[in-house]
Amino acid sequence: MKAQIENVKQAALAAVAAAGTVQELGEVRVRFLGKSGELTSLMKGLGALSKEERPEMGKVLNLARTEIETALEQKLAAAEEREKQARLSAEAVDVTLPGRKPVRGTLHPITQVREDIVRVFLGMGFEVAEGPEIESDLYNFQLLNVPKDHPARDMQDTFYVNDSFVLRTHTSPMQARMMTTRKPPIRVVIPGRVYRSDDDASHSPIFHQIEGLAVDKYITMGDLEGCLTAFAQQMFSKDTEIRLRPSYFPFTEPSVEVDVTCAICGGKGCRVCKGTGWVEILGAGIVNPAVLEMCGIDSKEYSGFAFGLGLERIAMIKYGIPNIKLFYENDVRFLKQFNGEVEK
Ligand code: 2U9
Repeated sequence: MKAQIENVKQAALAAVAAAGTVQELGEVRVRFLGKSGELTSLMKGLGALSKEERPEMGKVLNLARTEIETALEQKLAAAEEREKQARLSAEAVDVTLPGRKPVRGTLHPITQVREDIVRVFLGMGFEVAEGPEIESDLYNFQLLNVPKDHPARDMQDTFYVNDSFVLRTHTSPMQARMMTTRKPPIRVVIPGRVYRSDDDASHSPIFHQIEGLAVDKYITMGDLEGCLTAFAQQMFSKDTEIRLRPSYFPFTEPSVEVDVTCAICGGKGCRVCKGTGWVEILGAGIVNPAVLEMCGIDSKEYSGFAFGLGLERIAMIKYGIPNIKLFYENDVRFLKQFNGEVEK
C-alpha cells in the first residue's frame, strides 16, 4: 500500500506542477483530494487493513496529503496573483484619454418660446394658469359671446367630442373659468394646446396658444397697448414698435390685430414681413362687457383687456421656419438647431 500511496502522491505532485491556472489547480484538488479523489479512496481503504498496519499507513497517507496540499497552496497563491494582475491590466482605464462629451438635449422650440413669453408676463405681475383640453361648449363658446348657431363659430373649425363638449379651440375658456371663480383684480396668462380643424403650411389641427387677461377697475386700451409694447420689446428687441389695427372677435370689443416692426430686417422690408416692415403677431382687445357679465363680473365697475397669440407663429417668425409641420416631426436634425441660446 505504501508504494500505492507514493505513486498517487507523485502523480498528484506532477499534476500540480503541470497545472498553470486557478481552474486547473482546482481540478487537481478534486482529482486527488476530493470526495472520490485518488488519495481519498486510499484513505477509505484504511478500514480494510489490520490493526497493526493501520496507524502507520494512516500516518503515511496524512503526510502525503499534507505534501500535496502544500504544493497546491503554493501554486494556487502564485496563480491567483498572476490572474489578478492580468485582470487588472486588462481592465485598466487610461485616465489620460479625453472624456466622451455627453449629447445634450435641447428644449423644443415651442417650449422655449412659451417659456420666454411666460417669463415676460410673470415679470409684469401676471400669474400662469392651465386648463382642460376637453371643454364644455358653455366655456369654449357661450360664455365668450359665441352662442349656438352664431356665425362666429365658423371662424374656428371645431372638433366636437359630443353635443356639449369640444376639443378647446383656444385657451380662452380658462380665462372664463378664472373670471367665474375669482374676484378682480385678475392678471393671468394661459399657455396650452388647442385644436382646430385646419391644416396647411402655417396651420396645424393641434397647435399652441398663450392668451392673457387683465381685469381691474379702469383698464383701458392704453393699458393693453403699454403692456403689449413692453412684451414686444422684451421678446424681440428694445426698439421694437407695435401698431394696432381694428379687427373683430366676439369676446373683445373693440378688437385689434397687433403688428410688430420686423425683427429680421428692422422694418426695412424682407421675406418674413413680405416687404411691409411689419409682422402680425397677435389678436387682442377690450373684454366685451357681455363676456364680463356672463362670467359674473359687473361691467360697470370693471373692465379688462385680453390678447391671444399662437406659439408656432411666433417661433416661425423668430427662427424663420417655413412650415409648421417641422415642429411635430421630431427630426433631431431640426430640433438640435435650437440650442437654448436666446437671441436678443
Ligand atoms: C376671455 C375674453 C377675451 C383672447 C383673445 C385673440 C384676441 C386672438 C388668436 C391669435 C392667434 C388665437 O392662436 S390664434 O389663432 N387670438 O386673436 N384672443 S382676444 O380674448 C379673450 C379671452 C378670454 C374671457
